[in-house]
Amino acid sequence: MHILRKRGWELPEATATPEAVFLNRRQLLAGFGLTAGGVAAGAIAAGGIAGSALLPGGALAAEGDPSAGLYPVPRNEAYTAGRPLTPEAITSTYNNFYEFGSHKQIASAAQALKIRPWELRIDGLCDNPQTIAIDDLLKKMPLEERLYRHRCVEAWSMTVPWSGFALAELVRLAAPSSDAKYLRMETFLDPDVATGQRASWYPWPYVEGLTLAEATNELAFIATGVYGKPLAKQFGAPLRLAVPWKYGFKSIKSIVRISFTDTRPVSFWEQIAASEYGFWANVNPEVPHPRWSQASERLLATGERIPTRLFNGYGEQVAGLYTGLEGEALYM
Ligand SMILES: Nc1nc2c(c(=O)[nH]1)N[C@H]1C(S)=C(S)[C@@H](COP(=O)(O)O)O[C@H]1N2
Ligand SMILES: [Mo]
Repeated sequence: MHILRKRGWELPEATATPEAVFLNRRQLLAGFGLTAGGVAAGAIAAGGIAGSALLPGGALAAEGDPSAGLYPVPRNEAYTAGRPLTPEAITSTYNNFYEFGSHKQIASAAQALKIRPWELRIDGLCDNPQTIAIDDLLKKMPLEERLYRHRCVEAWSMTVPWSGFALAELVRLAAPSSDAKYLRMETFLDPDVATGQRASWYPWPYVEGLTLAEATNELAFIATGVYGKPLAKQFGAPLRLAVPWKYGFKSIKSIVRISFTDTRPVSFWEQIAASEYGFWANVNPEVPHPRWSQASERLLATGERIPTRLFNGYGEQVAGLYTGLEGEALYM
């Protein structure tokens, strides 16, 4: 079969949630006299409310994820990716999530993850330490959609419409104290559910870290949804980091704890191989991985190889974070 493919810049970013869908849904909700929180948006977006169940309170329940009614969220047009979105069928079946196996086909194993109840613990050097249930957090945060490029250290890349909120909003909620310099983030630990965590040679739980300056950069994003729906489990539901100027392993999944600290956290991959995966892990085509080149990357959707860009093309937003740090291993 011959498929005619347009070049990336000729294609509209059409498969993400357009603003119009969001607005139409708002009007629809107003017509029903319902609020956004109580309605199954997925069902409405799919063309009607017939498929959703009426709860005792009269609200419509989404099948599965109780946060489904929050999506889709309005797109922030400041974050467009400049290349076509990768189809959901591809990104949701090719994942790195070592908790469920050290290969890419973990999607069905990841469905064992229980995402309710789910609590996020915020602690360490901050004025408002707290443990907050995911649905309470979602109500507090200004949700928006952003189209981000994602570059894995293994030299493949994708383009995804994340929904979620700026990590800076969560930092604000925590109110870090003046001695806080880093955020340390941690994934759940449950070897009963996550069979990969029974592999004792890995330093579970998965840990990642950012400087406070990186975490409050406008690009640092907490994804709670993707493709106009709550995050599917294999993407790292219900809370996952997206720091698109860094290699993908920095974007930690299924976060249960964020600690403010004055000590640089040692990440999961750094513990395993510090000579290959460092703390900074900023994308740079000119700094090869010890075992392969980082000069180009393979687009998951088409297999096309494209040149990799410094900071994955986000230098305008983030290059300033690294002035004065030239002595650090910024690109591994
Ligand atoms: N907890 C956890 N987070 C993780 C990983 C993981 O194995 N465990 N893999 C990382 C890597 S290497 C990448 S490339 C991305 C992959 O995200 P995706 O599966 O949504 O594409 O998740 C990152 N976050
Ligand atoms: Mo990755």
